[in-house]
Amino acid sequence: MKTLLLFSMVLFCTFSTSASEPLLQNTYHRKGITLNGRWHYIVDMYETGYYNYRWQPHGGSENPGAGAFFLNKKPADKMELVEYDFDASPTLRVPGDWNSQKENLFFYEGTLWYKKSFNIPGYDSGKRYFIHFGAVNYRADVYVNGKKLGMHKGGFTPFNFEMTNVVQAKNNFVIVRVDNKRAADEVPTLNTDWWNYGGITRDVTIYELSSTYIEDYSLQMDPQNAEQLVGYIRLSGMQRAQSKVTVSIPELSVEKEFITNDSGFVSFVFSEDNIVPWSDLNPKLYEVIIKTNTDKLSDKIGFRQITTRGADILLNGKNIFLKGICLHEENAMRGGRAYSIEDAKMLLGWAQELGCNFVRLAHYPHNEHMVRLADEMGMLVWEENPVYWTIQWDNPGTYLKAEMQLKELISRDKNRASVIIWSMANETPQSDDRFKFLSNLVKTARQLDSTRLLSAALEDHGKKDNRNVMVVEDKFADVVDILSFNQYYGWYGGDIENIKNIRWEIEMEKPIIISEFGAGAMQGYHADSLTRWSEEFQDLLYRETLPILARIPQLRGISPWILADFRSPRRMLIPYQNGWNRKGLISETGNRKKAFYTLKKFYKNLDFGH
Ligand code: GCB
Repeated sequence: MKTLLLFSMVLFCTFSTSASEPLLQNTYHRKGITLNGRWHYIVDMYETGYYNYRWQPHGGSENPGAGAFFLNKKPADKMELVEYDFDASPTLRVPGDWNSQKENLFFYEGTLWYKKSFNIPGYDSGKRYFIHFGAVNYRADVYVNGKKLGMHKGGFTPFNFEMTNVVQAKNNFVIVRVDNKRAADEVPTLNTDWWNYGGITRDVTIYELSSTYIEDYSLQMDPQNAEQLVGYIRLSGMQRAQSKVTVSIPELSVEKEFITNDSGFVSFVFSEDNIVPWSDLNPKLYEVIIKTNTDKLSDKIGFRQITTRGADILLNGKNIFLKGICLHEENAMRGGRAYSIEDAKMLLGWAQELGCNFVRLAHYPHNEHMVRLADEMGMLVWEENPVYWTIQWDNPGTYLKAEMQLKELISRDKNRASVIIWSMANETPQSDDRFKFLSNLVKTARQLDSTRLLSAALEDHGKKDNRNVMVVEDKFADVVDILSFNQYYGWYGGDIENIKNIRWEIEMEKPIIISEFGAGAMQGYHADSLTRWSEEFQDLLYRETLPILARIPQLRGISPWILADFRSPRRMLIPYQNGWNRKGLISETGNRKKAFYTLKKFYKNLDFGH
């Protein structure tokens, strides 16, 4: 009963804090019309398509005037002046960042307009139509048939707009103004150690839904009772009140009926004692079908519990050690952002080859293919909000941007069994404002999802009176479930030959994850192991670091930095970096470095009674 009450409170909070356009759920299992493909684009460094020469929006929003690119205007006759033409402009592939597609856009940060025409086969005026973006980096202003649908900020989370009232069967066009300029008050902020890939970086899809549809749902194993499933369903539309919804799990012969309340919402708990729990060793997924009078969807959901007890992380009540690796959402071999299921297979396949059961998806939400594939593969996942380094902690607007991205991430992935940790931030400098900022994020995350663990990548440092003793002095560690920290002894400060003499002094009885360590190496560059940038140096750092980490009593996981080399504007040293952060265990050409095999062996031999 207590659980039920708690869960209903959680659900109420979810309901009351959601964004104005709730995220469509389970988009990869709904039938959609893809808008992927070639889109025309116009580079607009000076925002000419939006502002006139007095830097006023063209004609105001009521009467936008010919200069506004989102109108997709064509000259009415040979006299009329229209100074843009999407259809005569070149094209970019969507999904895909612009930087890796056109040489002259490689370093571009600014505004670029995209346009695509579309029809809606089988258009039905009784249905509702939505346009869904997997992600656009960073700001997207979306217009359909010349009407603004809305604006979204945040480069790594999905969003959608309803366009029922502006679309027709044929001859529609969508125009998106994308702006990836960095700004101090945004999330992430000005300074990151990764490439600021701009553009419509993930899938774009149109969904046709019935006038009352299943807007949101959650189904999870009760964190306190493995023989109980808890969940909720929320409908959107005129017929949402007092409506019958059916949840079935055919493999378990489950078929339950519920009636929504006047707001179209119902939460429930039911017993089921035959559930095979999802785990890394047996990633069991069940087909779950949710049906109403007007809508039906099916998802594949795994049920598991993830908790901590003292320093242990328990997966379905059993101790687990997280053999991890960090990764960026990048397909270095093709160049640019990763976005497809094929990219996900390559990246998670590499992690699996390394012997990992855990990936840290750094430093922002990766695309949904990654977590869905992780669900199937039995790869445990750490997902991260892009609160990185030096966010404006005292700016309430910045906080809302961070919170919104966290909410969108949780909304998208709450039904993914593989996701066990939400990470609030990475390497953030300590202050009272930062503590408040991050603690508020934690509150939000716990309200939205009480079934997962929370963490953040913190920092360690050497003790003043004994540099060989490392400590983590950060009161935010009290707030999270797992104490995670990045440590770079032997690369940034600290002598690689002294690694063997260092140790950590941490009293806290919480699980510890070393969320990063690593060293840069240019694949194919061989020298003695004390020569920086050589594969041997990186390998030595792994050989020295792994055994001393293993001595930390509360250590329950590591995720070294990083699976593959990735592009970073901060890494320009010639000939070693050349625009790449070289801490990858795999090069941008797909070749494994020596340390790859060292870590692989460490994981193979790791005996953690699992
Ligand atoms: C870190 C950051 C990561 C960087 C890495 C490095 O601590 O979390 O984003 O890329 O160090 O290579 O310096």
